[in-house]
Amino acid sequence: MLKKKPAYRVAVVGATGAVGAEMIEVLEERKFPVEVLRPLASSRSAGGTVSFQGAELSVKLLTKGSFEGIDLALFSAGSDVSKEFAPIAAKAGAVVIDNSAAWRMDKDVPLVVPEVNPHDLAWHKGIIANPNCSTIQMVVALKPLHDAVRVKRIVVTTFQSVSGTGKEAMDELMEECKDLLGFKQPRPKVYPYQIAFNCLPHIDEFLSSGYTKEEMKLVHETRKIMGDSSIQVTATTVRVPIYIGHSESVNIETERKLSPNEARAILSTAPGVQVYDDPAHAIYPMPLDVSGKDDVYIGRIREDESIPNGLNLWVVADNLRKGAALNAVQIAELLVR
Ligand code: 25A
Ligand code: L14
Repeated sequence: MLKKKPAYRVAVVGATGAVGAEMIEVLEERKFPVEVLRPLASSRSAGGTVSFQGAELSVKLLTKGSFEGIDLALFSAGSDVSKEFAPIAAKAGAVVIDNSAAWRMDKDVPLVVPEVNPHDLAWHKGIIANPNCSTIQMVVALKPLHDAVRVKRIVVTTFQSVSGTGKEAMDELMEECKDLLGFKQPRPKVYPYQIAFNCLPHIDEFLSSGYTKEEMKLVHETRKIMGDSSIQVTATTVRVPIYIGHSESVNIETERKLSPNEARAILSTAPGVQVYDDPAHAIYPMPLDVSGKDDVYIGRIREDESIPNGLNLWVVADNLRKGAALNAVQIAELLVR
């Protein structure tokens, strides 16, 4: 854990990015005991400022010496930065909570969602990994059902917003919309194809198997977080022209039968979950409503009538908050408790 102190010296690496900015906001909003906040980024934004608790803090260039005196370092600057600098921060005495894919499957690094496996924090060795955004919202929804009836198999299709890729991708969607409304041809840079008014079944790199890395994160990270290597998972991840909020169609096969009403009852008392499910009144979660919210929203709970023990769910969460920054800060809160 972290040594008990009245307040902590916190570094945010990637402080000017989509997730880093949200981390700073969430630290402030949840009144995390911060003695000093040190925003770090690349040379592109070093020298700029970020605001925290009413003060303008200057963004410093990330260097090997950045972690002197730091208790806690939140990383969200991509895998390459995390691979190089997380061990340096840990060696300097900081506990690292890393939002990239760099350390998630390392056997010495716990991969933690506070509602699901807080106990795994006990064995960290200086680096703790924050899971992939799509995995986080799925396991928050499925853990209570797994505890009740054991989930044997998951078939998931995601509808992921562009903020998952970062700020440049959010700008690209806006520029493409403007171009198209002005009858101009969009010129995609971040994504391989136009994302405005389109969807791309392609997130992260393709592997020789035909799956993408993003799809395989859902397979491997789910098993690690749930602590059950027997869960079968297959995924299709799709980028959709939405700014914030990932949606998922989740089909599960369970060992014992669970009716939709039983599932609703279990989920309505589950931590971090809101059930938003009233088809008669067209109530179901949508990214536009869930953006800016902390919980994982679940609707469209219904029986999969094609198998004996099957259930379908629609799961939506703010990918920058529960999918990234909020989950990281919740881990930090557990460390200082
Ligand atoms: O490798 P991964 O794990 O797959 O992650 C890849 C990227 O995904 C985002 C994050 O992008 C990350 O860089 N990300 C990671 N996990 C995520 C998650 N769970 C996630 N997104 C959602 N959910 P991002 O754009 O949100 O944040 C980038 C931040 O990282 C800083 N950074 C990058 N390289 C760095 C570095 N910091 C230190 N050292 C490095 N080597 C980056 O700072 C940003 O804070 P910046 O200074 O590079 O960019 C700040 C401004 O500059 C603009 N900009 C970005 N790229 C360019 C650029 N301007 C010109 N040319 C560019 N190529 C940005 O608009 C920003 O305003
Ligand atoms: O956390 O949406 O592994 O492009 C990397 C790519 C998060 C989402 C991760 C995206 C991701 C992301």
